[in-house]
Amino acid sequence: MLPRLRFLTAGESHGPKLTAILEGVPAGFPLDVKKINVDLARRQTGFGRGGRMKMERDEVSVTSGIAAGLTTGAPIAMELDNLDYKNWKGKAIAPMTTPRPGHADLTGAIKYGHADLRLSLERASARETAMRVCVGSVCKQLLSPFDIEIGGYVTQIGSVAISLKETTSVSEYAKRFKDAQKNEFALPDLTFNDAVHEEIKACMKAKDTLGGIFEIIALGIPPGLGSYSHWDRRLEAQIGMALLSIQAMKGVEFANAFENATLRGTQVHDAIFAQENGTLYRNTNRSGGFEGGITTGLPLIARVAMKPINTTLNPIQSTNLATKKPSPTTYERSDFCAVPRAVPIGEAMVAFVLANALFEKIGGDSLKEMMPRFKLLAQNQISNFDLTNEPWFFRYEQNES
Ligand code: EPS
Repeated sequence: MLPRLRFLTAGESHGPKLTAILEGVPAGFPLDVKKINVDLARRQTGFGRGGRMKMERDEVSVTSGIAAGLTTGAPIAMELDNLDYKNWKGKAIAPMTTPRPGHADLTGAIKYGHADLRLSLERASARETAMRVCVGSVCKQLLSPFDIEIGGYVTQIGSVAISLKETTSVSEYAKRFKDAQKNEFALPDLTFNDAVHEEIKACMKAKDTLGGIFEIIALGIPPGLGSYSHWDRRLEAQIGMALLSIQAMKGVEFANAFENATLRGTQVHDAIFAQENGTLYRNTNRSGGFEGGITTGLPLIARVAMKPINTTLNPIQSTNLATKKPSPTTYERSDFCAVPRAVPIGEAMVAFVLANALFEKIGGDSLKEMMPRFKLLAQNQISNFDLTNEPWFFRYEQNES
């Protein structure tokens, strides 16, 4: 069975164009192309970027699936030009024979038998994430009529950790998203601006690269999306896969997952309270918005660890596969720290998975059809439950005694 939404990307880092098709989009949703370009620009700006980023000015061209600013229900096709292509087209290029540890150079050559390592690099490159941002930006706009908002910010660059207080407050998260968009490190708290700046500057001086951690948060998600019924219906697992599919991402945790592993159950689980009017609530969100692979209605909190980029000015020891001799890696150019630029990519992947989950849940082919169904979704209200509060006999067959 097909998922409700699906997308494909195509294109290489130094080819003429990048392409994406998003399919399964319902009709009648407002789609503003300018908003896609805003997210694309967020992926391109920031301190610690390399020469390539200064060259590209990503502007999407939407070539199908909208009419007069509304989705039509047809697949949405999008394209971006690689401005760097003209610098490569028809040029003789030096063979690439020394794989960079950490990149797909060696594993790609083993898998595909390429005669030049560059062929793996071209598709493995994070240049492709520009198309994911386009797709995710559309998905954010599909979630927006349901008041679901997705944002993110950096919580660690190298050894500089940004300490944030634990919260379940939607307005606190919304403030962090806004603040992060106002600085070039995507920080939710500017107190750490200088420390992060120094950390990246020192790394550039040392001719090295830096990784870090960022948080992706989704606000306003209704409870009840996803399922525990089967492994691949667990929404937490789908989000984890989507985030780990981004180039250079090596770890994902939901809220305090790794810290929770060091604590006792009574310290970890989010106690359930009821207001007088029957609304259920929690004071903590250490589960990151999921119980049993199903959304709780609390903010989704995913933390993603990004490894340092593997193209380093200071070489790393490797082996030249043509000469079979030891060889240091060679350097053309690269980013020094891409963690702030990874935030809109993480948002994009989460937006895609959530839009798919929501649309699977409510069904429908147009916003008009979907909105009333969305409003009928069960909420965290005691009055929603049909608990009979009567004993019953545990049995599988109706007639079993
Ligand atoms: C990348 C290497 C660099 C990055 C590129 C990803 O490109 P180049 O080899 O042309 O210098 O700048 O990222 C982008 C171009 C982008 O748009 O994100 C790699 O090897 O993954």
